[in-house]
Amino acid sequence: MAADPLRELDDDATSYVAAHALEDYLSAAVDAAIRSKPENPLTFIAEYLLRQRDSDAPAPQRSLSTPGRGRRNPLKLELHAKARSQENPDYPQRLAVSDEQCRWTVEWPSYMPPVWTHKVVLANDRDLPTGYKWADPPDQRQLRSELEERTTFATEGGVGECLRGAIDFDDEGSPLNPVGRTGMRGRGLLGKWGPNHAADPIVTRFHPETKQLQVVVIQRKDNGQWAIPGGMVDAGESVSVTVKREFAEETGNLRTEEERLEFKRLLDDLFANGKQVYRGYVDDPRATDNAWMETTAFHFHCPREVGDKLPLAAGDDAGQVMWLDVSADNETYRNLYGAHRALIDEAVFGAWARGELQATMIGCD
Ligand code: RP5
Repeated sequence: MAADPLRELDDDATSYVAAHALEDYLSAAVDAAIRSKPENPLTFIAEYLLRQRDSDAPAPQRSLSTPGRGRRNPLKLELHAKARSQENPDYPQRLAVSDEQCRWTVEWPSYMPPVWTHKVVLANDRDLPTGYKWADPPDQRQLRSELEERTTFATEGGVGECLRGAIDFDDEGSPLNPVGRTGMRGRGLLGKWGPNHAADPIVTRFHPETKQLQVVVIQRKDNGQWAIPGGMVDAGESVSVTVKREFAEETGNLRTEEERLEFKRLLDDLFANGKQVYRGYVDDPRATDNAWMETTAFHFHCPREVGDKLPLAAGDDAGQVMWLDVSADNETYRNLYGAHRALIDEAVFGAWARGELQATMIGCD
């Protein structure tokens, strides 16, 4: 059987990465940047790597305690910022919560934020005879045992655990946001008390001419922000089904049967080989003290023949769809919705360090 040249390149790249501990160095550099939050993270990372190169210290070691990428998950450790912001245009004023006041472990006896749940959530209560039934009923006390059985991924390494044991509940029986205060109680625009589970497809390619790495983003209809075309996991649905369904709904609103068939064919191939890059809590402007977003993000990198051809047309919750340059110099990229920039950075750093992107970049020529 003839050898697959890309496969050989891939193996070659992987052993090169391993021989030079590149993933370890890159992971350590990204972790350091996340801890220090410099204004220009890429300059910080470049300088960190140069210092490592010039020092005699051994290569940084990844923690073995964490499944997945083998290091503590940076997204989970950060304080949320969007969850304390007024970014969602529908939200009433939150109580201001500073970084220092955010963690529940910090005493704040007079903390009394507004309680607010959007009427669209109340109208879709699963116990009502009308509506779409995607929301919990309003009385959280009656749901206590059910809530305790639900799964949260806001844990070390994104390992699923029951809320009982993993999440605190307040005196009224409401689950407490695992990161900390948000300046608002109730559920806001989120249907579920506690974790609301989503799935995010990070679809990348190298632009055929500029060779710039790009990612598929949609413009959300609810707030006009650009975002990964992800969405909520439907009841009984697996995340791998959600991730493909959401991508198809939001980017595959094509007009002709021929285009739709081509889109489906390319998507079936592309989504057969994704890599889970993150599972856990994500910072979202809809979060409250008692309801928050958790996601499972997958990375799908297009080989050239797919990246060039994938027809895209916005649909469902998306106003527009486009390929966006993955670049800190790009304002839209810097300002992506929720935690989406961090998710894409995580996916791209990992794929690059494993040598998975290089082969398709060479394939651009
Ligand atoms: C974000 O909300 C997740 O990362 C996911 O992309 C999104 C799901 O919410 P909808 O797009 O369904 O509103 O936090």
